[in-house]
Amino acid sequence: MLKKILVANRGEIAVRIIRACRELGIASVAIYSDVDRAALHVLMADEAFPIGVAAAAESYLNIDKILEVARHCGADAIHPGYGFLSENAKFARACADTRAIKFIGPSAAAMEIMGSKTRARQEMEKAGIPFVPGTSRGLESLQQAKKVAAKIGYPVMLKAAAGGGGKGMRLVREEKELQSALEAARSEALRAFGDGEVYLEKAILNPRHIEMQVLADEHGNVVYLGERECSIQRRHQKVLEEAPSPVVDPDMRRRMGEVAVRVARAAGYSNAGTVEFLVDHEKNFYFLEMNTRLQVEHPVTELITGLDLVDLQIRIAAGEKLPFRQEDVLIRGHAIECRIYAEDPDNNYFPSPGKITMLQTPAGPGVRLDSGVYEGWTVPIDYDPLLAKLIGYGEDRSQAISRLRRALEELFVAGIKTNVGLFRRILGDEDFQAGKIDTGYLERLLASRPDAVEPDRTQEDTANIAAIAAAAFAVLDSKSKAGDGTRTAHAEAGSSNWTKAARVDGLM
Ligand code: MV4
Repeated sequence: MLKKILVANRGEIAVRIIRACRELGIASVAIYSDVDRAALHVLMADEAFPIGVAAAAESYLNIDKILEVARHCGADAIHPGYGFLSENAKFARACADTRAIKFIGPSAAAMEIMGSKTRARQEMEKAGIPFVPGTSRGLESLQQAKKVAAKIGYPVMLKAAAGGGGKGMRLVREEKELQSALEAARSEALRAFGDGEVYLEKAILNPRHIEMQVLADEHGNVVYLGERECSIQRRHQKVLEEAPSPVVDPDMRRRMGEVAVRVARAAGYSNAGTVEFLVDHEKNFYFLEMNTRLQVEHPVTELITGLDLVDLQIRIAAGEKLPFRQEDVLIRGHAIECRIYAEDPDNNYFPSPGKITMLQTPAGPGVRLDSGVYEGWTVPIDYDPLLAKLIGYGEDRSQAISRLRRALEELFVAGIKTNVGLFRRILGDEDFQAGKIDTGYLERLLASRPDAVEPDRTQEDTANIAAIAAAAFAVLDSKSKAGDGTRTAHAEAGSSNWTKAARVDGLM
């Protein structure tokens, strides 16, 4: 088994990986930038090393520095989490080249295949995988683009080969738009990725985005673990994910799962991966791309399968065989994840970092919170503002929704703005409750009643409970310690809290 894992990430995912290490009896090593020296992942790891200034290019993306720390502390593996270096084939290769440090993820070769959308489409074409109709090579001229577009039929989508996440993507509704769209897509791709290769696909209007989790060991065993419905997103940022998808029945799940396994095999894939599909209104599904990392939304799959994906990633990297077969994978219940961001809903959901002055976290039946923050922590502006993921689980979708709505009422964050109100709105929405969602859902919801905000009374109640609890604690604390009623640091949190708390003085 591995002995010491360096976690090349920060925030909630670093904490998640450290937890898995602890359960496996593996030592964990955190790395941190200047602004993260008191971050939760640093406090939780067995060891922690500074790696540079806040700018990610100098710290969490600094391959040489990270490998130097790994060698220095004697780590025998690196877990990259998601984002940062997680899909960087050069990093995976640099780890492999050390012969002493195992990259917890697929081979560099598999990452390279999926890193180029045209290369991936060529490989999938060879393997007979159903993908969105279009070209599998870069476009050479406007002339050629016109010919292909006419053949597949408008509307078409221009995409960057090096892309992903919507960059360099252009919807083209008719031939006369093609020239300017091609030029725009090319220059955007060149600027964003240093590679202007662009290809064409048939456009699928208002598709669902459904992805299939796969797991492959290094002995040729590959299984699928069910799908996640990820259609609720905004500007290519996922906001809420659930498993299973409300539109996927057992037969469709098996067909999608078997395609996903073939995709993984065709790429020589090992470890955890996700095969993304676009699903049209007739429930036809098409391979879109494969993400060669553990994903943010992995907990919903963990909850409906009862598996620990990070534990399995580590075991696979250590050379173990998958401990179960496809027929052993059973899906039970329903899970929904809310990505809690430090964002300002009144300023177009712009990042809103700062100090968390008060934090009340939910718990209870069917509630999981994967958090990277604590009360008193200052969220830096330098990275993705994801604070935590709140996941609700139930026997069915309706129970998962009820529990999540209850948990959102228990959650109280003060000091910074968050997108929590958005989840109250989504979870209370009729269409969401009916499972009527596609990739256009959230924009439509936000446009429908732009200033209609869910009543915040529950949040106000939670604030009162938080203030009362803090006040009660402060009083009890001062009585036991000082005996003279001297107010402690807790009591100084805010005099308005004391005003609110005055009515429960009878309790003490
Ligand atoms: C598409 C599409 C429609 N037709 N491709 C957006 C991100 C990139 N990874 C793929 N994307 C899309 N590709 C064809 N041929 C619509 C999207 C799309 C989308 C996909 C997944 C999740 C959200 C999305 C939001 C808008 C557009």
